Amino acid sequence: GACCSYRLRDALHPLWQSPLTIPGGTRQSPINIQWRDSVYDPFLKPLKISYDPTTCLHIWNNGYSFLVEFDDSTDRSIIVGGPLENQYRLKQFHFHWGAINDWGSEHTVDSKFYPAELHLVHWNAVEYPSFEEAVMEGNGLAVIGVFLKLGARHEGLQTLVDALPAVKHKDTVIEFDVFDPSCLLPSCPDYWTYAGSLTTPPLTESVTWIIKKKPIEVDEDQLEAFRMLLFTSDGEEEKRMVDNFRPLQPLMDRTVRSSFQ
Ligand code: 1SD
Ligand code: ZN
Repeated sequence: GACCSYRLRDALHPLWQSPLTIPGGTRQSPINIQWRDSVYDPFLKPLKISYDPTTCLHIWNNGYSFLVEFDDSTDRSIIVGGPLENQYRLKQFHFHWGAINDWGSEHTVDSKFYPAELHLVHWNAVEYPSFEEAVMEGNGLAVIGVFLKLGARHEGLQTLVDALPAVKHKDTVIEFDVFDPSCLLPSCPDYWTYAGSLTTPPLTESVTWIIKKKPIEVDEDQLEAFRMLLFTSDGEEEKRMVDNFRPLQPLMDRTVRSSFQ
């Protein structure tokens, strides 16, 4: 069925030369968030986001998604609060999406897929000297996940969409100087949080996931612009960049906490 074809696609993708699962992994991502099994935690603080638009550097098609990367040499773009004990620095954001609107997100809510999911990747620069070292540590990373659903055109996202044709091929990079990704976050403060992993190799179990409850709305044209990107380099046989998400992983011995009742 469909599930198996995604696994096959993952297994064949160059980024997936290491195993699809981590032997002995106990906190892998993504997961299905079962709303009624999540536990309200009154001690969870609101998440505070403070991004400096001038720390934005460029957009890079890395052959699996497009990454909007930030200058993370100082504390100018950070998040604090929520489930986090430290402040975490923004390194990059990227998306995962489907070939059609029926799937595409990595996480699901009550087994429902959204057509796409935004990940804002942050690292713990208080305890670790570099992103690469933070990736190896249990509390090294914090990723904010935001679901995208079909609806009205998203004006903030459109700036990004307009730049995508310039990074159509794998390994292309363009300058993208000023962008405040907080425009991509829903205004509702509610989130779920759980301990998980990266969803691409090295799949390390270093991520505190913060999944926003409310999706943002984007329109069909904006999703189609994502689907025009390519997994392949200039000159290779063109393969559309679609279905760049990892299959769901077992919850194991974990609790998903919610910031809301
Ligand atoms: O898919 C991204 C991958 O592109 C890379 O950014 C990695 C961190 O270096 O993070 C994963 S994910 O776990 O945020 N999906
Ligand atoms: Zn991701």
